[in-house]
Amino acid sequence: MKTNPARAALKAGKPSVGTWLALPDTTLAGLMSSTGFAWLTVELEHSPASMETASACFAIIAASGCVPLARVPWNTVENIKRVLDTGAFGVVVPMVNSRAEAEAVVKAARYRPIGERSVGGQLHAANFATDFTTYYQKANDEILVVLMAEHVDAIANIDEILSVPGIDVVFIGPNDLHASMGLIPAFDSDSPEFNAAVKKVFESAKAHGVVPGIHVADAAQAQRRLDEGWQMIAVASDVGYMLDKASEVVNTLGLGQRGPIAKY
Ligand code: 3PY
Ligand code: MG
Repeated sequence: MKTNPARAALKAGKPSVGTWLALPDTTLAGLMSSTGFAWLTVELEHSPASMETASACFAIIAASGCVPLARVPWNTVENIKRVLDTGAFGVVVPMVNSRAEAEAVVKAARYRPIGERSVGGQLHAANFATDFTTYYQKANDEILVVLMAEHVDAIANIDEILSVPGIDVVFIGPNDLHASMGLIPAFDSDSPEFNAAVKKVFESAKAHGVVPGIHVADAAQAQRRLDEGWQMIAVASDVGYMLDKASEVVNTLGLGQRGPIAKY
């Protein structure tokens, strides 16, 4: 059976840098798999991706030797079950704001005795190049479980959340976190409240043996977070790279701009 090198690196205290696939497209998934990022998160929360396309992307990413992750639209048993059973090597769950919500994630994402993940399907085992029984026996050691801390309620409850057994990573969503503070969404800012929250999550993660992660806008921010000790770093997204480059060309040639270009 294949292993999950991103989870192995993170559990060994090493960094692992990846990006987001916000555009649901199998050709793009194949191309991005060849860029050298350790993992790619297929976006199902804020994108029009269907389960069929996401599942095809997981297979392409896994076959390339990269690690397919999925961000589910919301913290539900159905969402977590379907992305794992169709071949993702890990799940990123948005807006986990309480201990009960963290327990629900682990229950859905881990097989017994840690959780109560439902048993079925073939694509998960196929992406790990193994049979169903072996996958069933080893999945709890390979599936990466990532909870997102991206709301002031999560920051308030962070110690209770991160003391739930079975969580691998706490991953900050800076845009939602800013928004929950009544601030303009951004990957980073000088806001004392935002920076205090980021520090609190980092310290809580370290205290509970959970890997600290965060989404950043570019390589410079990624390097700064790596230097601070953050391990799971997502740098921008496919759509961010495309729009950034297109707007740079348009601006350089003085072709005019239609408005602010989304960073993410
Ligand atoms: C956010 O910044 O809110 C995110 O969800 C990033 O992944
Ligand atoms: Mg978010």
